[in-house]
Amino acid sequence: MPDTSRPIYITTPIYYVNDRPHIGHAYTSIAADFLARANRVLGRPAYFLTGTDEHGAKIAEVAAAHGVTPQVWCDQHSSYFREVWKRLDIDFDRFIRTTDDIHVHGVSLMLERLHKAVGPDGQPVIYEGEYSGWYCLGCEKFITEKELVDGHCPLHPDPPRKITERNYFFRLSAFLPKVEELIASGTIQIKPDERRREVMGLFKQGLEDFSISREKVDWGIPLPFDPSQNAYVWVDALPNYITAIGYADDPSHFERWWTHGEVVHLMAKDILKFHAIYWPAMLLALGEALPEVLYIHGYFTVNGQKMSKSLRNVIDPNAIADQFGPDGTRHLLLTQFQFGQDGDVKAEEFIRQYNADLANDMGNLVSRAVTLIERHFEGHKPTIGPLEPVDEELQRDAAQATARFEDAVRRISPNEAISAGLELARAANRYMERTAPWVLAKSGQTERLGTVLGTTVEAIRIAAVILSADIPRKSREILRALGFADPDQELTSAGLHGWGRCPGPFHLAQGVFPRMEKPAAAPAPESASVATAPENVITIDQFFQAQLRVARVTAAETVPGANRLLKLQIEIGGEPRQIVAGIAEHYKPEELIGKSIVVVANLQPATIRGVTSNGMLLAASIGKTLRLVTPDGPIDSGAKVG
Ligand code: ME8
Repeated sequence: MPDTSRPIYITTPIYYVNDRPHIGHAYTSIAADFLARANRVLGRPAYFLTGTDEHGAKIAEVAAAHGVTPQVWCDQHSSYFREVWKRLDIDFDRFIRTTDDIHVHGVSLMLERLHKAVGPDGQPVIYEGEYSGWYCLGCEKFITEKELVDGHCPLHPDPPRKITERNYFFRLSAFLPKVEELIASGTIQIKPDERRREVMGLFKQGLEDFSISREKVDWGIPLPFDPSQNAYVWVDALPNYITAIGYADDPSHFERWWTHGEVVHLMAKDILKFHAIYWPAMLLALGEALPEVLYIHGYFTVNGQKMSKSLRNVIDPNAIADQFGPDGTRHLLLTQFQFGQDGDVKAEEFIRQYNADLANDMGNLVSRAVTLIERHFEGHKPTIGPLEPVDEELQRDAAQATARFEDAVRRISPNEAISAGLELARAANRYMERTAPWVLAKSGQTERLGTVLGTTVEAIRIAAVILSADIPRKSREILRALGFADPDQELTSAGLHGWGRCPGPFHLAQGVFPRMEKPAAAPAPESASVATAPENVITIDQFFQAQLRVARVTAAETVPGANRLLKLQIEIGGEPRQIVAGIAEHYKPEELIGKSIVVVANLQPATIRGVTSNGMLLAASIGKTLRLVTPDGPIDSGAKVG
């Protein structure tokens, strides 16, 4: 078992400020925030760094094209990143900008040290030379002849430029055998394994020394040993991971997180080579510790295409947050694909998934349990009495969910960690169906009711602690509904493992995750137009979103002042409900009592003529005739229809 007292240092790439943040950037940042929060729940000290990459020709050109100085451009665009991270509750410990004084100072110091360093071959690490090649501004790198496709960079539309310059070079060749060995032996872990194999393949193809400076790019950090040249943007960017934590100004902070911590760099495959080869080689030359894990998460496409401005399919995380809120956005992005696997974003699936995971599995569970405690125990903590096997089973489910969560966090698998929490919520829902506390309440079995509700809220509490890294705001809201005045104090290993901890009083002012009914909001400017299915055609999954159940009518009466409406009391597998139906012209109230009908059980409650309706019955109509849909033969109420 890894040592949970050992600090973990989690980083995202620093993002280019040539444009605004999109959901690809948001994905990495949410994942890093998730890992920092989840590790803290396990009791592990975590430090989370993100930031913006602001120097280089690409930024200088976009600023010039907009008639502003690079600094003005960077200030503005860096703030777009900070603002959306704040909105999504991305709680970084530090936001580094490569234009920060401390970074500029740290890079100068690093360059000076590299300039003095001698490699394992006894040669100086830095040497002067001339370079001529095809430079892609989009990638901010030289493209080899082999990489060119019809004379173009495979990733960017603008043609590469021929550049011939006198530069300083980093003697990568001297470090390659060591870097290869470190990766092969797993000292530097590259995950998933497919990406490690990709890097191992790069060593076989052969890698050249790289230039560390640019002669003609003004917007950058001057080389301390030759100020006529500026540092190459990647040589400026990679050391952000050390300058941000005290490389140049706070040795003890630096040692705590870099030298002694477990360093985990998150990114997508686009920048793997820089992180897996150049960066470890630079660190070896400097004699510094190496990162332990490079986790290469999946790359998003939208409707099968790379997100790009020209295709107008760039999805702004703000547009998702407008509709689903910060927690919904985090959850939907984090659970899009298995961490580490590429995939196509299915924005048209967002509403369905939000409703299934958050509104139904978690939201309904919380409101059912808390409402029953408010109603039958005046919101006080119910006493858990003698346990029955069904109660013990839920307690075991909770312990298993905790173990799965801990294991998934250690393996850097956010999806699995989240499904552990959601599965516990589903188990608690099943438990409520099986134990039917509403029936216990009706029949006055108060002691058993206390045990059932007390057990349910414990499972909810643990699910909320597990999901707190995914839905931090809503998890806290749920814990407050269970009586925790300071929910943060429950987000600990004790909270995760304990039982019987909900203090009460229990109170829920409003639903935690209101269901989403409307179609996806119109895409924000620049965001994707989302493909939808043809009208009137639904998928089987969409059909099963409606929970159709057999119900028994226990009472019926007219609604005063509404000729067409009847108010029905029904019972679905022991759960009492009230619904309002527009069938008064077709049925007399007394005809309905005792009838089995079919209802949509998971419809959002509505108020019709001042009467609450919690479900909808099904009826068939031909012309003006309307007949109820009923099961063919006797069947217990509560039976599923589908
Ligand atoms: O490369 N899917 O910055 P960048 C998933 N400044 N993740 C994506 C993505 C997508 N479609 N698009 C971007 C740079 N990302 C350099 C990094 S680090 C020392 C310097 C995420 O703005 C993913 O993390 O192009 C990817 O690696 C990163 O943004 C690239 O951001």
